[in-house]
Amino acid sequence: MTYPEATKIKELVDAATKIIIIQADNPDADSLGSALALEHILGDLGKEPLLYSAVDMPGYLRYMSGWDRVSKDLPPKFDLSIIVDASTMTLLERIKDSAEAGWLASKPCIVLDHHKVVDNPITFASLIINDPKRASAGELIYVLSQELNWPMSKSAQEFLMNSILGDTQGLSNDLASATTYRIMADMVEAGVDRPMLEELRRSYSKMPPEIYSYKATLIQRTEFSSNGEVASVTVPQAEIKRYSPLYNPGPLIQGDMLQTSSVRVAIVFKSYDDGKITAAIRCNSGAGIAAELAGHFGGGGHPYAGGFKVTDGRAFSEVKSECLQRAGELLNQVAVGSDER
Ligand SMILES: [Mn+2]
Repeated sequence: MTYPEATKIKELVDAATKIIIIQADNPDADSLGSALALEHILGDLGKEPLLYSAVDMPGYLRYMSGWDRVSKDLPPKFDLSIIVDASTMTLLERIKDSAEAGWLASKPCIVLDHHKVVDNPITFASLIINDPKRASAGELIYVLSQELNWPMSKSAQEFLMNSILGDTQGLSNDLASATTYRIMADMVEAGVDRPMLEELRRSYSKMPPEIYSYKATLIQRTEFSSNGEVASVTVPQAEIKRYSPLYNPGPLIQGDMLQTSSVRVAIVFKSYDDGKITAAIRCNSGAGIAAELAGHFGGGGHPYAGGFKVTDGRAFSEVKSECLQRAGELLNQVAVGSDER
């Protein structure tokens, strides 16, 4: 058995009726795909699954039908919670402050994740599977469901494929293992139409003309440091307010940053009026410093994609220059041949 925890998971799920599936405060294709797949699987098992995330599902994820069933309110009562694609309280801040937080902690809680570095773990979890060998939380759920003989409808498998494609950037980064390809092959054999999923995803990633112009602004404002190896841009509050509801500035520009010769790391900072600072970090192959760089500021992620949030009142300029400097140092370590993973 790959996961000895599976027996306990089966017991917890068997004993529950209302099951809340929780995504952290940074939903992505993996977390939403995992949540929707679990919704189908648990529904087919005769359970009453409910979906929760404290933040709105970003527009680019709305190609997954059922995204609008994700509620921003925790139901007052449930028997079991399953947290997908996160195992740190840092990403569940809004829950922590909610009235239902006590209820959550008093009921069994299963965590299904694949992030290696965990600061601030979820202390009330009854059971945690955190397997960094998995390309995505969706891959973990696929393996777990097979082990438990849970029903995996074609819809469930479509969502799990979206999960895998999201975190592996279309099977292009090294999160995709041989097992990932085998699972993808099994899904295709089960009838999942990958080209159709890609088409759907692309149609939702299209940008409005206003964003097309804004992209030019961000490109012009991009700064290069560490001999051109680090590209960064800052999005101030006014632009967050104006453009973020239309399109997330990170995905808007980071792909192009990483397609610039000499660039190995792309960072998009957001600076809020209340002093909050966030950073989204993406890296090119062979420069996987994202998790470590984010970790320096109390954040986390994968080698090629990470992020952090600073709310301790430090000045933006200070955080930014420390981040750029640290990025340069970490890249030097990668350059001298150390294994960044
Ligand atoms: Mn993930």
